[in-house]
Amino acid sequence: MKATMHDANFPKDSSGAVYHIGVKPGEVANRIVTCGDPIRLRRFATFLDPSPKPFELVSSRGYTTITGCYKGVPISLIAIGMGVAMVDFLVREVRAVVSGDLAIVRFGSCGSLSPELPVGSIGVPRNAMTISTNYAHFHGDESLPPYVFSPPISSDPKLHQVLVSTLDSAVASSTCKICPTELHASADCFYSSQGRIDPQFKDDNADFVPQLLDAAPEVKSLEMETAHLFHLASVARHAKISAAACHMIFADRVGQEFIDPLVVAELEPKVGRACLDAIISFPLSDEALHPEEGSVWEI
Ligand code: R1P
Ligand code: URA
Repeated sequence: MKATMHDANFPKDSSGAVYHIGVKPGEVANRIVTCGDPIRLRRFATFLDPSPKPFELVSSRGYTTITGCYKGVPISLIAIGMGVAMVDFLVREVRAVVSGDLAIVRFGSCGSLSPELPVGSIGVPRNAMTISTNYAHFHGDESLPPYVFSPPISSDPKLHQVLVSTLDSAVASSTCKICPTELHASADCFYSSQGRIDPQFKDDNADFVPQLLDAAPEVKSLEMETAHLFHLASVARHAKISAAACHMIFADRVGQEFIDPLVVAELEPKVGRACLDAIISFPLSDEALHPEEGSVWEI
């Protein structure tokens, strides 16, 4: 941390930059494509218009923000790392520095619980639920369930539809199916609360997948951030946040296959470009950054 922060409740420095992402007003667009991995982000950042020159910031907390134009429309690409906390900082701190409505598309990776979602295909969930470690089970009362499943939380139906049709026309192939699904689940961990067995820990998850499918038979895939993104969009006050997500299937959690890195390298730019095309075609009523006003973000 370099600058002095003001306001312990919502820390910002004297330029208005937020504590963890490091951006200030004028440096983030109303349309955002987010992913975990900064290398993935850079694979599709190359599609941004060369002018105005994109703004770029890597924060000390591991966020990479690139803001520029795509086909003339202001857009931000933000890599966040992993987990609920990181997506929470993303949505809240971006909300604090951008006025007007926000549209956010998450482009992630996930594990599949269903043969309908083979490795190398793309899941596009309409709804997502959360899976949380129930600490009360481990540190109080073992009769309580070790993991808590939330009800489903909806994506923005219009943004979901735009994303499905863009992926269908730009990415679908004989080896890459685009699979809209009813329900996805986001867990607070990669291992225990996604049902991975780790003999080094008492995770009480031997029957995790059957229990999850019993509680939520429609769930087809598992990752770590999407449901919290949908949650924050659904509880946003004042201006609207529209959120949708697509996930590359990296892991077959039934057959144990894991994706080949060459397939990832081929898929990422295609899916990333489709996310950019989808988000610029989504109607937003109120946008703060206008490229014709000069490159607010140019440094
Ligand atoms: C785990 O390997 C990470 O991959 C998935 C999970 O949600 C978690 O963040 O998403 P990303 O590929 O976007 O990072
Ligand atoms: N990301 C996850 O969170 N889980 C998987 O199985 C694969 C990617």
